[in-house]
Amino acid sequence: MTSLQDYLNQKSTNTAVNEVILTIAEVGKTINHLLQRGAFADILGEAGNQNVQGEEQKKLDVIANDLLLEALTDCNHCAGVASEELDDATPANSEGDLLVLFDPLDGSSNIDINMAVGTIFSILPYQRQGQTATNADFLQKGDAQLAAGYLLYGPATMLAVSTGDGVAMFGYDPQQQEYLLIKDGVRIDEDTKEYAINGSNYRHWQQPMQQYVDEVIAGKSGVRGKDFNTRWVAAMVGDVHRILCRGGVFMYPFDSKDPNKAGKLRLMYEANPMSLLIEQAGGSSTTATQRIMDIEPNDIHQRVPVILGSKNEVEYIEQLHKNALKA
Ligand code: AFP
Repeated sequence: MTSLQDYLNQKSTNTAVNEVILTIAEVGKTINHLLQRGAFADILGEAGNQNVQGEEQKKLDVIANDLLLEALTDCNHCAGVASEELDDATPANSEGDLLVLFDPLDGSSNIDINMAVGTIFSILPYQRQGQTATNADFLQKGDAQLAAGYLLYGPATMLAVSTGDGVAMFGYDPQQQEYLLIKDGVRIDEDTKEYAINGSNYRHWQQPMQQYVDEVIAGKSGVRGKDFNTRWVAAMVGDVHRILCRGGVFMYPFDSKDPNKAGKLRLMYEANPMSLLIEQAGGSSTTATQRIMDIEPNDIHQRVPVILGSKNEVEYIEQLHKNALKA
C-alpha cells in the first residue's frame, strides 16, 4: 500500500510543501490518539476562554492549536502560521517559503458528544524571505494555495489532500501508525439528491436560499421532480468528506442573523481549503454570487457565505440567486 510520504514524493516536486503536509499529518496522529482516549485524556469540556471569533473554546481547541503551532513554527519551511483560534499570525522562520493556515479543531461542538471533528489546513507561498511575516502576507486568494487538506477524526481517522493535481484520500492505520492511500483521483458526481444546511436559520436567509430549500423539501411533487435527503454533521469536515465520497451540496449561506458577519464560515481557514479540494475533485464552490477562490481577502478572519459540492446543484443555486437579482 502507498504511504502518504511515498504518495507525496511521487505526486509533488515541492519538497517543502510535502514536509509541511507530513508535519500536520503527524500532529493529526496525536489529536487522533487524544480523541480515542476522550475523557481519560482530560480533553473534554470548556477551556474557559473565548477565541478571536468570540466563541467559547473547548479544551481540545486549545490543545490542537498548540500542537499544530509548535510543530509548524519548528518546521524550517514555515515563514508564518495563522490559526482560526488566534488573533494574529505567528511569524516563524523568515527564510521559509511557505505560510500555513489552519482550523485546529473544526466542529468543536461535536467533541463532547463523541461525534466527528476535523483539522483543516491551507498552504500558501511566502514571497518576503528574510523579513518577518505579518497578517498582510496571508491575504492571498484561494487560487494561490499550493496545497490544502483536512484530517477527519471519525470512526476512522482519514486525511484528504490536494497539491493542486487532484484529490487523494488516506486512512490512518493505528496498528502501523501510518497514513495509507485509499483513493487517488477522487471525483464528485455532478448531480445529487443530498443537501446539507442548518435549516434552523431559514428565517434569516435571503429569498433564493429559502426558495431552494422549499424546492428540495417539495421533492418529487415540486419543480425539481425528485426527492432529496438532508444531512448535517455540524463539522464542515464531515460534510465535505461525505460530498467527496458520494456527492451532495453543503451550504452555510449569507444570513441576516448578525449584520457584522457575512455568513459563519471563515474564508482562509475553512472556505478556501475546502474549495480547493472540491474543485480539484470536479465540484464547484461559491458564495452564491462569486467563486470562493477568486475572493481577495481583506482580513485573515474574514467570513464568507459558502455553497459547495456537486457541480450541477451548485450552479442551480447560483442561478436562483442570479434570477433574484434580475427580478
Ligand atoms: P465550530 O468549530 O465552532 O463548532 O464550528 C463549526 C462550523 O464552523 C462548521 O464546521 C460547521 O459546518 C458549522 O460551523 C456548524 O454550524 P451550526 O452550529 O450552525 O450547525
